[in-house]
Amino acid sequence: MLTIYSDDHRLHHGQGELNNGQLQPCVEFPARADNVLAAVREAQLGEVIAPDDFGLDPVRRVHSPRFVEFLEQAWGLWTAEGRSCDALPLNWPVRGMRQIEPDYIDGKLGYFSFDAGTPITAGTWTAITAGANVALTGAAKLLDGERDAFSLCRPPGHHAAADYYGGYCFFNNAAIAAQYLRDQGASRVAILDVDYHHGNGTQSIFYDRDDVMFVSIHADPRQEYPYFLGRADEIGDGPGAGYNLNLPLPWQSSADDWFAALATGLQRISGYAPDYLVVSLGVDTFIDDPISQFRLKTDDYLEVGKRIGELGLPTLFVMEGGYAVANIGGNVVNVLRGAAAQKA
Ligand code: OKP
Ligand code: ZN
Repeated sequence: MLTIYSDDHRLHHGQGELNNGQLQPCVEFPARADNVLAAVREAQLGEVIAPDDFGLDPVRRVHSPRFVEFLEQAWGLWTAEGRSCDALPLNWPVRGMRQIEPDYIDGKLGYFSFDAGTPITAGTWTAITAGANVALTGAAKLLDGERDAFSLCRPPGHHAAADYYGGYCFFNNAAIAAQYLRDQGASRVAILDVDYHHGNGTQSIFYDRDDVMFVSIHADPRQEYPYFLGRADEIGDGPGAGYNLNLPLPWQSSADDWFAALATGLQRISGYAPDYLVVSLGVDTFIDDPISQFRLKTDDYLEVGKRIGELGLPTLFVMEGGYAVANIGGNVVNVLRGAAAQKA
């Protein structure tokens, strides 16, 4: 399987995220992608190629132009106030408050975000535009006839919505790829999100549409981040009703329970008969993940890939979460090998 990768991800390396009441080291850091790339090479999964440059138009098909412009300008506005540390928001426009972009950078950060765990740094813009290109290049390879591809994106994307960032995510790489597939002629695209956390951004981007189905298996938002989206009764809206499927599971769910949810999700996707499948591939479902409470083991990921591969769909895997840095590469490669074996 082809892997698409850019070193530019290294330019996004936050100093800290607000967690447990303190500024703590970011768990989303460059060594994650290094470990995955090393495992891809070690396993001889296939060629590793650099992304092409698609410009910002395909990004603006998913994100609002003003949000994109804000992300480009944020670091400059922040440093113009004399700061050299990472930019983090501190307050948000919640119930009953005005949804109007303020003039001052600190207000803008809150207006365009939903948590204090997602620092903007000097290199964030370069990293996230490269990440979008990594996803788009993978989508383009599928359009060229590749059966599957792996877009090794970093930082992740599935928490980012049309006009807000958060959850370590800025551009929604999987959504950008799915929209690109639609814009290049696909009738239907399905997104399967197997990251431990609910892909609230992806859900919200496609919530009222029937041309992109979203299916997610994740920790129940009653207990887990992102808390305010991801419940089973969120089925889609308007023409999108019936095209959003959330499969929340409680903390400490067994691998068997997780695979039962996967079977439900795959059945829904199969009935939809999409032209392409995009997988938001997080491996923070791993038993030793430092921020998660599911119980999948390294061998289980081969089975995850096998089941996905059994759909027989052209499939783009897009890297999302996974924070057990020593294991992330082995777990990801097992999914990819499991999937590729079904198509050999
Ligand atoms: C990004 B992805 C844990 C804090 C959680 C946000 C988690 C974002 C996960 N105490 N902070 O879905 O892997
Ligand atoms: Zn996650």
